[in-house]
Amino acid sequence: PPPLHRSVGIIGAPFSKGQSKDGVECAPNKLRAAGLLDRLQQQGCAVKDYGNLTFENVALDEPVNGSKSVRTVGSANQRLSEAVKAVKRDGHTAMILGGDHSLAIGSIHGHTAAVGPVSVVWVDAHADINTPLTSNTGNVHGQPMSYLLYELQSKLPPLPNFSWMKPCVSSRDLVYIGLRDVDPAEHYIMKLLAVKAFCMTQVDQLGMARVMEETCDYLWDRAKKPIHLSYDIDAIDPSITPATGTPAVGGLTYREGVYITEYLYQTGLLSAVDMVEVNPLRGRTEDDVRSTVSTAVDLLLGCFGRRREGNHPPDYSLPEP
Ligand code: Z70
Ligand code: MN
Ligand code: MN
Ligand code: MN
Repeated sequence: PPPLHRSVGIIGAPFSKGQSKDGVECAPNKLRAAGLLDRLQQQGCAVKDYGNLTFENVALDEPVNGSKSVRTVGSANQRLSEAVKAVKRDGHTAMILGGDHSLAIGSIHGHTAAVGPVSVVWVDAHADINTPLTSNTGNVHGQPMSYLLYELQSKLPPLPNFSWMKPCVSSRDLVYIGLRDVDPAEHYIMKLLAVKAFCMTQVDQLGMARVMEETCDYLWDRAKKPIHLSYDIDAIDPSITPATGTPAVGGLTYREGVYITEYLYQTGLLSAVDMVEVNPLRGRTEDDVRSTVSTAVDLLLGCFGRRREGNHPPDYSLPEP
């Protein structure tokens, strides 16, 4: 049985330069304001909030091979990598509140620097595996996996402010869930490296229960490693989580999204979780934003032991009359 108690170390990572829309940098505080910390404590977690990181805006950050704000993104990720490493060395499960998905570079790098090889479960409408040379948009949030994979190193041009980082994930230790908006070059890369992916077609075919069983069977075939869950809120259908930069129709239901978190929690191997791409400035209405933020909170609570059957503290005792 998984450990009942968890200690969580929260890092706010208000990154936004991996894409072009304002607002994602507001998400860490919105998630806290929605009661994230209180509710984690209520479900028995020891919580330490490390606060929000601050990042320098590198001046004259001209595009490199078409990719935008590379220097700013590089130095911000270096800072995040150190912060995640410290949280892991303090013995916590790390919770990284984004920010855009370019932060996965520093988050996963810092995680592996502290604990060694990890399994990555990437829940997203998008594969985020473009290299700077295949990207059509120049947005680094569409590229983080290519920076992290050993197998793609020979395909990356040198990038300013990225010399601190070395690839740290094997393509065999990566599983995608929820894909439905994959660029041709990304699709080619995934086939070339034989990356395991449960796109929405497989979710429809198998159902989420089998997707999660097969995800863990696949990852555990060689060894059980700590799991890094990188959760892009745009994996969930935009009818539920519309406040995000790149909504993609045909996504996961709320229940499928939560099931992923419940399932990974009960493995006892969840070691770090990113929650990214919540953009409080993107919804059309207040309710759009509320529903997006509260779904993100529920997903995070699921990662730390919340069960839909109900929870109670281990020391609960019935009041005597
Ligand atoms: C596209 C790109 C992306 C999130 C969009 C989109 C990537 N493949 N990721 N929204 N979260 O720009 O490379
Ligand atoms: Mn993403
Ligand atoms: Mn996405
Ligand atoms: Mn897209």
